[in-house]
Amino acid sequence: MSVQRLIIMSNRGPYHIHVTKQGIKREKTVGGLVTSILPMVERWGGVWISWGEPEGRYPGSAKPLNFDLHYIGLTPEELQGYYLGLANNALWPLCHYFLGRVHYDNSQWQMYQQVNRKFAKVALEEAQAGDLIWVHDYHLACVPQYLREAQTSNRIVFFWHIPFPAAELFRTLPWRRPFLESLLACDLIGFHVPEFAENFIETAIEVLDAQFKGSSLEYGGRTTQIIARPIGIDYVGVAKQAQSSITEKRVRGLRKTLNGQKIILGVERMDYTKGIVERLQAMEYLLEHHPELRRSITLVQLVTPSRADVEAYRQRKREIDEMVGRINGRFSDGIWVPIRYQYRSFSPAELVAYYRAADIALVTPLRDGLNLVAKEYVASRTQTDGVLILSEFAGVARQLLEALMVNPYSSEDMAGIIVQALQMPKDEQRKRMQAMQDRIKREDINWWAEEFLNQKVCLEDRKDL
Ligand code: ADQ
Repeated sequence: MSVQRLIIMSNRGPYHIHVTKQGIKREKTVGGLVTSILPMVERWGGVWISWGEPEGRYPGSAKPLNFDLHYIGLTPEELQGYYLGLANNALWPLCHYFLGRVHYDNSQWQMYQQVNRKFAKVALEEAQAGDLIWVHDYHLACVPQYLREAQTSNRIVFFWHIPFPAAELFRTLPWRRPFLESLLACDLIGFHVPEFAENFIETAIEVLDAQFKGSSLEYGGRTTQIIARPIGIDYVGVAKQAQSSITEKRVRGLRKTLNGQKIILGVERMDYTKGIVERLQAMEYLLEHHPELRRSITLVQLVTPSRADVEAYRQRKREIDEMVGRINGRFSDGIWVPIRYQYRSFSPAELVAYYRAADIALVTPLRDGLNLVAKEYVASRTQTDGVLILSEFAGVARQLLEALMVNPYSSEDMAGIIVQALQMPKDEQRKRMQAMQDRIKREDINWWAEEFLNQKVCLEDRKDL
């Protein structure tokens, strides 16, 4: 009777599906959630439910997939209200502390609930006794409540991938009560770092008068365990890729193209929270105040398109295009170009080559739930050198303590830290890199999954772990 699979629920699925004459083709999607959850569901099997086209069920088989995909179709109105509206124009900026960008709209909230109901309905169709329903992220916060209303006996766990803001901010959400009540319909909620878990607990106490006991919140006759565990990466897989001969070849090619200049690397989705504009400002400040560094450093900035249907994102892209053009126009000398900017998606193998080639990684989000790019850079440094510059406001700063920490809002601070990184002796680079590698190798994606699934509330149904 007991099937014990994972029912993963997230807004985006792990693949874009292309129906061709030759059959179905899958193309991996880009983003932190998919990167981290995919190895887990590949290992344990089950069903991944997400929004996607074409709508329908795509059964996996042991090869190439060990799990089924179930894509839910959404109407343009649903997409507009739920995804572009409430998720991206209200919850995302709210949770990243951009209150000025938050737009609350009751009709979008209605759509959000309608779509969450659709997801819950599909989960109820898919779930078999003993399956663990694992809901991911802020797009689907109402799903647990709808599952409970349908009297599901399955365990429900939730992972919140983005920051959870201070109670003072979250309380501005007009629908804070139903939102929090739904989350507390779960058996377990996970956050990346203790600060977010504490914010959530405080908000639930303030808004719902929930009781906090031990490591759990009690509300409405239910107990919800709260944990903080930073998501891990497939460390061994990344390190293996970094050592491959194809990577070696690519690294040599990149270094040759850049004529032996020191490579400073930025990699992210196009998003105002990632601090790309602020990084470009810092680069301009650096080149202005340290003319001796001109012609000896290059910022390689890789940006993958994201949420291009949201006006704020399109506007940010225009701003970045214009800034890159202006800074390059100001400092280039015909041979040397200070910023090499590419706006497209890269394969994991290509990214690893950039990580290997880069002397410095600039991971400077204005706020971030965790940040996997920082971890991927560290895992790729198989020669144990290189310097990671990390924003104080990324969740991962709580884990990668040996990185050089920076305030991304300060060009002066950023420029100073880049100079420090450029001058860091190899011995110190190694010491810092080794310590970070040891930690993220130990706390990899398998560690994270097991830490999560080995919690008592999950184990009661999963005897196979
Ligand atoms: P994201 O905001 O998407 O994730 P992040 O954690 O950095 O941020 O993950 C991005 C992923 O996309 C990485 O695996 C990276 O390799 C990949 N990527 C970035 N730029 C790319 C490019 N140009 N081409 C191809 N791939 C690219 C959300 C939260 C984070 C949290 C994760 C996981 O916002 O804070 O760390 O979920 O929980």
